[in-house]
Amino acid sequence: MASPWSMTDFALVVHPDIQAGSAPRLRSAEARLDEAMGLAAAIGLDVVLGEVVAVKQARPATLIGGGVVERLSETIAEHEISVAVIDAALTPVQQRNLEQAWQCKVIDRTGLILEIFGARARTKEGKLQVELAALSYQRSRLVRSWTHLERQRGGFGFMGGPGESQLEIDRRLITERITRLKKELAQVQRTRGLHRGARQRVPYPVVAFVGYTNAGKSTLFNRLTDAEVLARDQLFATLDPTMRRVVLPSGQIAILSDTVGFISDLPTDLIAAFRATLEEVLEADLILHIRDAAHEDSRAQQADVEAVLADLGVAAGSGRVLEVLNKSDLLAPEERARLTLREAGERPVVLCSALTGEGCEAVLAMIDQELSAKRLQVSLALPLSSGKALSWLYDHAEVLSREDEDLVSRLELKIAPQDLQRSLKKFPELLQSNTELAKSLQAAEEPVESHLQSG
Ligand SMILES: Nc1nc2c(ncn2[C@@H]2O[C@H](COP(=O)(O)OP(=O)(O)O)[C@@H](O)[C@H]2O)c(=O)[nH]1
Ligand SMILES: [Mg+2]
Repeated sequence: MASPWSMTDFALVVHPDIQAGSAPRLRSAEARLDEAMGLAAAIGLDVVLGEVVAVKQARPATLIGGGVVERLSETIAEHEISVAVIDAALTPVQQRNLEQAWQCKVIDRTGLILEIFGARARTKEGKLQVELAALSYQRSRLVRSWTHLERQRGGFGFMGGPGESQLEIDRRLITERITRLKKELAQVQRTRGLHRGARQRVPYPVVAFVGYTNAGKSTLFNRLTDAEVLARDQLFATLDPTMRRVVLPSGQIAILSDTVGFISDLPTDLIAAFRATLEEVLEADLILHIRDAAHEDSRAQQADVEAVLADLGVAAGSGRVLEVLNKSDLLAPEERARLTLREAGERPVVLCSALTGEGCEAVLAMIDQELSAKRLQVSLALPLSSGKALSWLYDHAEVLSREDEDLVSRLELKIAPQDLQRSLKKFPELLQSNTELAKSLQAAEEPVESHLQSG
């Protein structure tokens, strides 16, 4: 089925800059408009116009002023715009009135973000959380019932077009569905630990991209994996399009994963859904934090991302997070020098431009180096009878050499420490034939385990 939007949907993005009674804003209206335009593009809309609209006093009927509504009405007709994105929370009444005035679909900020999360959630929990948030949002709106539409359209189908408001939502059904979803979610959360590791079937380390919307994650992702798109083999053709294989300078292979972006001032109803979509990051071997170095809020964004990662259990200084300062092409020379100096003192960091390609080799080299540093080189003996353990090791480690004797195979491996631990737990026969190795690993592990228990 086609995606919910196509590039034939021309879109207008409006950021209402609401002045009355609002707290001082950290981010400029222009920066927020940019972000909203990036989000609209991310769901496949062809954004032809974006505008900041000053709103002195929010109007109950349309949020923005009547004069502006009229002026935009002409613009919308002139440019054949079929979707208008209002970067604010609209009441159902405001949404419907604007749709009537403009004769096009109107989507508000929450609807827009839900579309993105809906398209991007990968884990079971992520999907449930997004569905839950979508239903709660839906319950308050007189638009056509999502249940018939969301899967067909690949999104959640929040936008009843003009004239569709006669399709009433059966609130009772939605409420029941919400109750069921909550139960299912609790169940998934209880058994989550058991299902972790399912993705480990991908026999390569995974590098997850995180960062704010518009930082350049997708552009960098495309540039780094460019050559690979054409050469993509069957296995990867079936994977999520946001996961792609890359060959690092040393020849080792990794999977890059472009995750859902951070969004400024995320509506509170959506925080749980957003975090659940980030769950997969926890399973990544390495996290690449892509920053827009030229953004006026670059430091505030960095702090936000680090706080959320910390909440998820990934500390910025843990060695799992690497930083990429993107958009170097927009920096003046003295700015670059200052940035690299200041930021380099804190943690590994590379300056690059996904647009010009400058520094992108260095990004790959940094990933390469970090992944290699994490892996151990070990010799393992295993009984020839243990075919399962052998094939598991082939899937999870790089086999440097292998010698088969009468009863045992001797393997020289490069393997991530956590995979070595796992293999020894999973296959007791490995423990028995490698007692020395097991002992040294246990010794190394103990302080960590006792720390975990006491913490
Ligand atoms: N000048 C400049 N623009 C960039 C760079 N990387 C990305 N962009 C632009 O920034 C915008 C957002 O990029 P995108 O990759 O979609 O960001 P994402 O939301 O993090 O995936 C797009 O208009 C890109 O063309 C860069 O290195 N330099
Ligand atoms: Mg992106």
